[in-house]
Amino acid sequence: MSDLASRTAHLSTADLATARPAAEDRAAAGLVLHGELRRPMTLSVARLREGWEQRRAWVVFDCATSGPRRHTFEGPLLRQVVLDAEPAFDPARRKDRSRFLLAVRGGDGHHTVLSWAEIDADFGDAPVLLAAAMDGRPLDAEGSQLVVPSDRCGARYVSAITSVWIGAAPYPPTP
Ligand SMILES: Nc1nc2c(c(=O)[nH]1)N[C@H]1C(S)=C(S)[C@@H](COP(=O)(O)O)O[C@H]1N2
Ligand SMILES: [Mo]
Repeated sequence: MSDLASRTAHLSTADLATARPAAEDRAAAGLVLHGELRRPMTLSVARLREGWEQRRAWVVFDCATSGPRRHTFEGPLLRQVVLDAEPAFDPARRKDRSRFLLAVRGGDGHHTVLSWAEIDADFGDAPVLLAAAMDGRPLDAEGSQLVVPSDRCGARYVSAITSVWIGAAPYPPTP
């Protein structure tokens, strides 16, 4: 049997269906926090609500298609959640931390990037949230939403988050 055949032979159609659930189901199951971390974790919206201090943000952002949007969000600081997963930088060294990037992906594939320094208290100190509620409504069914109060436009307010990745930027090539 070929390598691929031996790996897939035991999977029924039902197994394949549960292996690839709909985007909303993936987001409701929780976001995967992964990458260069000592403690990768999967976080439901309930865990985001119960595991960390909740912050509130009143935001206005501009959408290219629907104009100005106003929302209130509640949830933990992205920084605190990621620090608890123990990124593979030396926490005492600012220059080491400044090499890291985060990528946040939504259930529909929309994804965006932040630098660690944007949210680090010694650098940009932006109060970016992983929202557990929007406009007073819990997000347990839809999944968490990224909240970037310092952004003028809405593109990084990624909804139905399925994953947050963190890692060091690749070493810049010599030009
Ligand atoms: N997953 C996902 N999140 C997304 C988008 C998207 O296409 N997919 N669009 C973004 C854009 S462009 C905007 S303006 C806001 C709109 O948010 P609202 O309709 O809830 O006000 O969602 C953002 N979040
Ligand atoms: Mo938008």
